[in-house]
Amino acid sequence: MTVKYIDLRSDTVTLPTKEMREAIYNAQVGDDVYGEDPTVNRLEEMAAEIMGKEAALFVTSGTQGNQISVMTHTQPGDEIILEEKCHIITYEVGGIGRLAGVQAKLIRGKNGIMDPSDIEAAIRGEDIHFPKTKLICLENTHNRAGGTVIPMDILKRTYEVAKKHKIPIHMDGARIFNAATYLNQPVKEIAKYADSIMFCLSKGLCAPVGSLIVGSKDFIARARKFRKMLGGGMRQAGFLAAAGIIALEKMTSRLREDHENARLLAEGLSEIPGIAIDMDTVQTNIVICDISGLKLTASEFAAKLYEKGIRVNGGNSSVVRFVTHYWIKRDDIEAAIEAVKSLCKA
Ligand code: TLP
Repeated sequence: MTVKYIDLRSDTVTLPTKEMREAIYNAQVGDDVYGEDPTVNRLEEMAAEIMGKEAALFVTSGTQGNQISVMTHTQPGDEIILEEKCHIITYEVGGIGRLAGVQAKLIRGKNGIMDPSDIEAAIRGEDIHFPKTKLICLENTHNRAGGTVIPMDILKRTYEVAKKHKIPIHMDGARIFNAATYLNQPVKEIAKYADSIMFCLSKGLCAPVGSLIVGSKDFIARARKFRKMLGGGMRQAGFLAAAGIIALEKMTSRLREDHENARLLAEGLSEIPGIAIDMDTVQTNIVICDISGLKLTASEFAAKLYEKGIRVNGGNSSVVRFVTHYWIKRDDIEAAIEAVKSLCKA
């Protein structure tokens, strides 16, 4: 018998929908390294169009997309500006140092959002001792801050700073459609304030594999070579792109449901003594809880919750993350709140 867990560890656990499985089965494919996979080509055209950019590149993962983007924007020895808890710094295995050979200038954001004046102050002037500031990286939504969205006025001001200093912006938009949903804006409106954007098909949009980078034609042509270098030339990748097309056509307009479920979950959990949630950060599909009041580590909490059929991510800290997605329904949220309540009582 298989046990059904309510899996709130991440939206990366989403399985493809039936329509995606059918599209994968029926996909027309070719060798994408020769540029001959019609389904990949179609996905890349769609992605560029949706984001309002000249071109797009299908990559294996969000991590690969971010790393290729940093490599394409910079030269070894350059400095790039990032928020201190962003994914590129926290979860990409130090890739920017190893692969791009760049140095990171970290800025502390408020709920993951950097103040444009802090960014401007971090840009290096001309001095024989200094590296050149060659890139500003933004994360929208910000994962570790709880899925927070960069407000449009801050995004515009950041872009103005970047243009003034002739520095490009790369946006880690792994969950950019969640940001667009929260802001009630077409995703293009956000994308226009970044020179390159990476976004994921395999998170809330449910595709099994893959992300896209979008940007100018020249940027994407150069990025394509780095993708090959990193082993990301995937040949008959149309089988994966086929699911990605469904993700873009069908899955972006339903994210509000995930946000409502996250809010419901956060409201329920925040009433439990020992659990603290900054409700201002609950904007999209991520809920970050501070469980230090429970005298358990996050991994102990996660293990106890697992026994009750609920999966969450925990580590050595006292921070537990819950992520809602397509396969989580309202009933699952209610069950998760009940499970946490009974765990805390015990
Ligand atoms: N995030 C994953 C883990 O790597 C932490 C998750 O479960 O949330 N940017 C952002 C903002 C992300 O949250 C992620 C994945 C990535 C990039 C990388 O995407 P993948 O997993 O496709 O390499």
